[in-house]
Amino acid sequence: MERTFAIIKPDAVQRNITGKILERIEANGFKVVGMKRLHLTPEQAMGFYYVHSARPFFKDLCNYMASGPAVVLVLEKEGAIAEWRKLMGATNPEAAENGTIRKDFGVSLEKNSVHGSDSPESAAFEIPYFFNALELV
Ligand code: IDP
Ligand code: MG
Repeated sequence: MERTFAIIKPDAVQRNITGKILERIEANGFKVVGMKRLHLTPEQAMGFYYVHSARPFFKDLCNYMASGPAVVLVLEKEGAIAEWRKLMGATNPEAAENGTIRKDFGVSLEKNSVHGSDSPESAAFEIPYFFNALELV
């Protein structure tokens, strides 16, 4: 069984659609093995998104991720990393396929409602950034 890391981003939590997104996750066969709600500081967001630190949108992205509470998750399923990317849809909600979470809930390229690890290496960094072993059940 593979694990991936997910975030229900501040734009979605603020619009009270955490439950709707969790429903999609569970309906698609993912097991939620870790979950908590937190409000990142800009510095914590910068540490999480350090791979993007040279991008022009980095500062805005980190401020947005720190703009309100988010829900962080660890999801388990066979092929969880690719499966969750597929269910999320493309980064830009306008380009995302019908039926994907970003298509249905995303509001802009930045405020696209959800995050997902893009590789096993990313998941191996992102999961322990937020969770310790005792919190994954
Ligand atoms: P991903 O979330 O689909 O993996 P990444 O390229 O890793 O996309 O970008 C991380 C996050 O940064 C995106 O989910 C989105 O919130 C934001 N982002 C990506 N590209 C842009 C951009 O060109 N302008 C503003 N925000 C962006
Ligand atoms: Mg990414």
